[in-house]
Amino acid sequence: MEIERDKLLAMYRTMRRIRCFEERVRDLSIANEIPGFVHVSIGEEASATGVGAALRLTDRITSTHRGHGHLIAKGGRLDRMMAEIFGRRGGYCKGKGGSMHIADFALGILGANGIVGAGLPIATGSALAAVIQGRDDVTVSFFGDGAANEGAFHESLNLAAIWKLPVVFACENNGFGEFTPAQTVTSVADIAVRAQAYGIPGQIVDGNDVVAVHQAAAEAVARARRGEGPTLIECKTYRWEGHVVGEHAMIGTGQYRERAEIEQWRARCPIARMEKWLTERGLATADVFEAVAGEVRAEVEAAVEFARASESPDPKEVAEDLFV
Ligand SMILES: Cc1ncc(C[n+]2csc(CCOP(=O)(O)OP(=O)(O)O)c2C)c(N)n1
Repeated sequence: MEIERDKLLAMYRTMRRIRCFEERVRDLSIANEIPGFVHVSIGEEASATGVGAALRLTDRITSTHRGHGHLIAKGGRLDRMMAEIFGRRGGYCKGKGGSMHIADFALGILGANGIVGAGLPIATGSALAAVIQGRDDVTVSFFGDGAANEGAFHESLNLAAIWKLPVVFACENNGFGEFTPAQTVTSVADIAVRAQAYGIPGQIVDGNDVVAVHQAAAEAVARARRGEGPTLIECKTYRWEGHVVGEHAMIGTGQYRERAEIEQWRARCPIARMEKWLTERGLATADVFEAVAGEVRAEVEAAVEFARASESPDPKEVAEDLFV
């Protein structure tokens, strides 16, 4: 499948936006300007971006505790996301949700989620709703390798398979669930093979190759839209940062992985890789990359200023805006 230059450059920009946003969030968290825990996906930008670029506005996603990239790739506004992470009124949930609860139904973002695996049945239900309502929208569920060991994963794949629901299960296998290497707790080396048990296609993709991810996602989304049912895509990737920002203060450094392993994966940076890919094909040059980086930096700084200028919610509002 040939991808147009504009789309390729848009994907490059999205990866840059995610990287820049999350580096800023990480640094602000370390500087104690952000309350609560934040989980960044630095190094994993290609999976969110490649999948997100296969979706249209009315398609939907469910996300995870490590969701900033998914939300940005689905069109989330950086200023409202940053304000939410700051716990301020200008945020997506009026500052009452934080990083792990950002949602924007108008953009098809059904929510980040602090409960591991919880997005899978929500996505399955969203896909069922689309069928019942006669919409040809597709829902994508992003989840990690850890979530693939939850009952919710197996129930969702089974139900989506028997009802041929328009849902794509996008597993980001970054090799760890918190501080536990995936191979010590997962019965198979490749999560994609679990698709066979439910009679649906399962595909392994190099999760640091945004073009490969996009091609696989576009096929799976098209298949779902045609009414042919779900697909499981496993993106093999790696998280460069800790499970949570500041983990070294909690558990010490180098407790569960070697620095050399991190360095090996940093050398496979999805952004640098795409720059090389675009350059080799004569589709972009270094000045384009620099311009994008500068624009994105300015956008992220504006988001930080927006968040800082936004006031905190009133404690009296704590029980408002709830589904009861
Ligand atoms: C149901 C549930 N169990 C445990 C936790 C604690 N927890 C938070 S993140 C995490 C690891 C999840 O690993 P994975 O799904 O691979 O995602 P990753 O963090 O690697 O992106 C765990 C166990 C939780 N939030 N929810």
